[in-house]
Amino acid sequence: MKILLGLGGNLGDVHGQFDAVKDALSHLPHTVVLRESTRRQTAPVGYLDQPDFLNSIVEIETALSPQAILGACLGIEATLGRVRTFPNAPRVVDVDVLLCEGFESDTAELTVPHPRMWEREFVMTPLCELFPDGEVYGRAVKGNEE
Ligand code: PH2
Ligand code: MG
Ligand code: MG
Repeated sequence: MKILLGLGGNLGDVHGQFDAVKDALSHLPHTVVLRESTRRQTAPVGYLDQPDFLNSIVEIETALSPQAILGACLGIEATLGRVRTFPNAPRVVDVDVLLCEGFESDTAELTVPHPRMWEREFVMTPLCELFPDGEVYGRAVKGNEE
């Protein structure tokens, strides 16, 4: 299954942290990192009084379940020193499960597609870069029409 992950961060050596996320993902069993979008500097959304973010999207191919990938992402965040304080707070790195090929979920643990991705420029710009035909895993890239 292909999975799209959103990477974001605005504390510390964010490029280095993104590299470390990709390295850790590539060491998961039955998992390959396929590609990453351009990394872009973006203005903070939600809580404004913080530094600009670096954002990108990473596409992986994995035989692990989306739940297992979510658990791995939370573990990678913790290993890289993420401390959770308040919503939308500054962070060393955030790794969000955005979309999974042929899979949807709406549970307390995992909501896929990511519920806020379609309105976030820092997600949609790299998504359009990776999927220039306007379709991702059978859905339209633009808009939230379902
Ligand atoms: N992530 C958030 C909240 N706000 N703003 C930017 N620019 N980039 C992010 O990754 C981001 C954000 C919550 O995860
Ligand atoms: Mg997150
Ligand atoms: Mg997030």
